[in-house]
Amino acid sequence: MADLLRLLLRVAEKAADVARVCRQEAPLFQLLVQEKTGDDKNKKFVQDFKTLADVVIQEVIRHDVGAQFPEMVGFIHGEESNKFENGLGESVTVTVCGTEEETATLLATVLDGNHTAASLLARAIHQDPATIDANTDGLSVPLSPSELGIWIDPIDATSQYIEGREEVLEEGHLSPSGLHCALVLIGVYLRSTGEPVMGVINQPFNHKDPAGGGWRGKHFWGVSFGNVNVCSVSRPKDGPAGGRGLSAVLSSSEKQVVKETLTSLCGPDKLMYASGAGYKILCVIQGLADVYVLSEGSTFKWDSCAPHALLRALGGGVVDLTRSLQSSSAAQNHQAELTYHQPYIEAKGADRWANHGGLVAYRDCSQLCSIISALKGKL
Ligand code: 2IP
Ligand code: CA
Repeated sequence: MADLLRLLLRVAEKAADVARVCRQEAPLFQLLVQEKTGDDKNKKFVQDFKTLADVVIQEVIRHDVGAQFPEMVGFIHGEESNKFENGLGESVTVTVCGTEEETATLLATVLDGNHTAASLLARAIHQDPATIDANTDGLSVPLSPSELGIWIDPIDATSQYIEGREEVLEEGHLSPSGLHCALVLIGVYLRSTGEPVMGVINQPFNHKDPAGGGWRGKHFWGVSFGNVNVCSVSRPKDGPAGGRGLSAVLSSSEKQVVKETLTSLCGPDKLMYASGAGYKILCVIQGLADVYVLSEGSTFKWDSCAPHALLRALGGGVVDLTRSLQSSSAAQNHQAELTYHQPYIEAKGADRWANHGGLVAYRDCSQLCSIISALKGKL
């Protein structure tokens, strides 16, 4: 497991490099922010370049993990499909090839012959990322790769990534929107039970290098299985448990009834809004908010798996809101923890992997109970 963790930290850093390159290199940036204006452009790209950037990042992760852990091939899932149709109506499968040149040639076929953009992307894909320092010494978990599966969200909060507003983050404060909300999320779950056991989060745009060297990232990780619970973030000091003093983060598009109920429970100053499902769970991990409540089924397994593992390592978790509201006792809330191994068979396509019942992400069980009691009968 320590080997897998080190590899995931490395590939997440490579993914962050690709995400940064797409914003830093002009030929790629132009493609990233281009608006689909008329029929001509729509004909050229069946999918947007931003989707290609997502797919490329996902394939880098899938390729590198599959190369070191062949037992995991077939169990590495992501948000995107790697099939593209180019301007000539040909179907192209985007993969990472053996050499940088081969990858550039393949990417040029989906980039409508834009060799400059294809070469820049291929270079970032094949470059070794900076070494990630993570104190994983002594980490030993009795699990083998053949028991595990992976969920990848190559870039969560894509809209913030494209919009690209730069914020200076203030220690201990939640900043609602901007480039820092864009995250690379890699979650590992147990194939047999679906419980999240390891998570790596890379925030490619954490701060600007003071010496002018562009954006610098930050990474977070956690492992939770049996009695091993290790997280790179230390457990924040909790305020008074439950009720007033409790702070919550929501999506700005959250239902009015949830906003009103939580305003009464937490007080108006303790209710915050932020972009990105992954970023909101990261806020709970970091103690910038106590809970993240979402009443809609608008997140997916790839959004929650990685940060869920970190929360578990800190003694918290992520539950299905609908199921928690139906349960009669606090003890049953635990049975509503989200799992990652089974699709929702009544749905189709990506919706099969949605967190249909909404969710609550929390660090402290008593705070989860306060939220569930307050929302009972309201939804
Ligand atoms: C999105 C992204 C959105 C979020 C949505 C996710 O993933 O995190 O920001 O909505 O649930 O699925 P909101 O910000 O309102 O919480 P992606 O950007 O990868 O599509
Ligand atoms: Ca996402």
